[in-house]
Amino acid sequence: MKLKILSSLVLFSLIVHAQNSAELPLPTKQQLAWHENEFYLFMHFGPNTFNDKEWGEGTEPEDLFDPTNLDCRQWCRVAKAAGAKGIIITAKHHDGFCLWPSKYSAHTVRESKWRDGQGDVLKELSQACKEYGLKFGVYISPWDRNHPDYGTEKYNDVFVNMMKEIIQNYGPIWELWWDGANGEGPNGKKQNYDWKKFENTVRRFSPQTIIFSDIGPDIRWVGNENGIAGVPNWNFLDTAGFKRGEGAPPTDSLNHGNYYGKQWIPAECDVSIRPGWFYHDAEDKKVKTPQVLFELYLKSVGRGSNLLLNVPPDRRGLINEKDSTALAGFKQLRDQSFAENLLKEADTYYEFSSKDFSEKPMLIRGFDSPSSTYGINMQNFIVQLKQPAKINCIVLREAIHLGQSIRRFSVVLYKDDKAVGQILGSSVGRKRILTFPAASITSFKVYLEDAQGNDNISGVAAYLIDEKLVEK
Ligand code: FUL
Repeated sequence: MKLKILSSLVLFSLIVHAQNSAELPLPTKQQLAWHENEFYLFMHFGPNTFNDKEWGEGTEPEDLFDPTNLDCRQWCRVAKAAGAKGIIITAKHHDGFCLWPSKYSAHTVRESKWRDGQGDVLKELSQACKEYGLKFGVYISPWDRNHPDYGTEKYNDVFVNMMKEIIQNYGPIWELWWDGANGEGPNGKKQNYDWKKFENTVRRFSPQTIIFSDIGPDIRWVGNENGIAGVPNWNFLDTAGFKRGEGAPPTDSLNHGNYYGKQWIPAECDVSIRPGWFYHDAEDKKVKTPQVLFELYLKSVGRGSNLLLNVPPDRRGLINEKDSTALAGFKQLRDQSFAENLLKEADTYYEFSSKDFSEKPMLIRGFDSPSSTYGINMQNFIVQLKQPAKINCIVLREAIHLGQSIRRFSVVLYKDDKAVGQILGSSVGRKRILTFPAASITSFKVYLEDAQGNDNISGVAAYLIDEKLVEK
């Protein structure tokens, strides 16, 4: 075994050339940036907020929409305090009501009595997001239970025009969310969506926008609405032969990705902080606790996915105190858990594999800095602590700009020369948070047992988190 001392710092990386990775799908610049925004808020808001529905009929009078005290800056303050990186709002849910005064609909905020028809939620939110440095995203349901053209070819143009309007009046749009639901419109007909045209429109007018749907093109649905990514979680998906909505890939493929998938289409985990997507005061007592939210964080972000957490504004047009309190608690748990990287003082060594890598210059990088340039290319590495420490959490990070190539790994924990624990793993991806029963250790060794091409760990950290938070 040939060991080389690389550094007394464990947050490390080596410049390498991608090897044998030509055949592996790679993320685009936009996808790579999307991965770094690991947690952001979803907001379901519209007529349903005011009549306790989840799916409006499309026949609701516009006057129903009447928030008494709408303040999008308050939403942004709550998002910021929670450490969320952006907000995605339901510009139009299935009921067809538009939260902006669209020229292409007669069922909008303009037709409501709210602010005498002068209100515009998208305008207010997009401006507030800019002010607070948050990403602004939009959910726009293709299914429309109100629009008179729905179910005819004309509606495809209506939908295209609405997207153009949103992009041009409220952009930049960071993420655009296409829901897969496709039910009947007011004339009893279903729409034959022109997805190609929809996609071309966004690409042409807003090439930076990340498009979400069951099958991408940029990011995929995770296959459940519980906020849980699969183990393993591959950032690859094969979409040939599949459609959005009915005809989507099997749940299992969405949840895990396709091991041999040809396209980089990572999963996004959507889940609501309450049982419903829209606000219902009867659910005030059912807001998820900080501990449950932390568990979801481990099962989404900790599995290399992103967490899209729905926090619906209430009838005042404010984020309810119950939700903001839970979010603040969630932030506190993340801050406390990951405050002290116990490897700060550790030495790292690597083990040459039979393929002889020549030594590369080393760069020290913070664990949470974007893994955009460097990785280390080696089979196994050892982390030697300066003094014994109790840990129950190890975080690994893969240099995904070079692809996702780690398919299987294990971590062996040592107290002096004795192995005291082993953790088996599969995918790493953007971030893999492993939690396990606490152990006192002096070192650990990471074996990258199966890697297709590069095996690029770009960061490693260890923590002692509250025992209650260890994944069950
Ligand atoms: C689903 C919709 O039908 C729900 O109402 C909600 O918007 C959820 C995020 O997506 O498909």
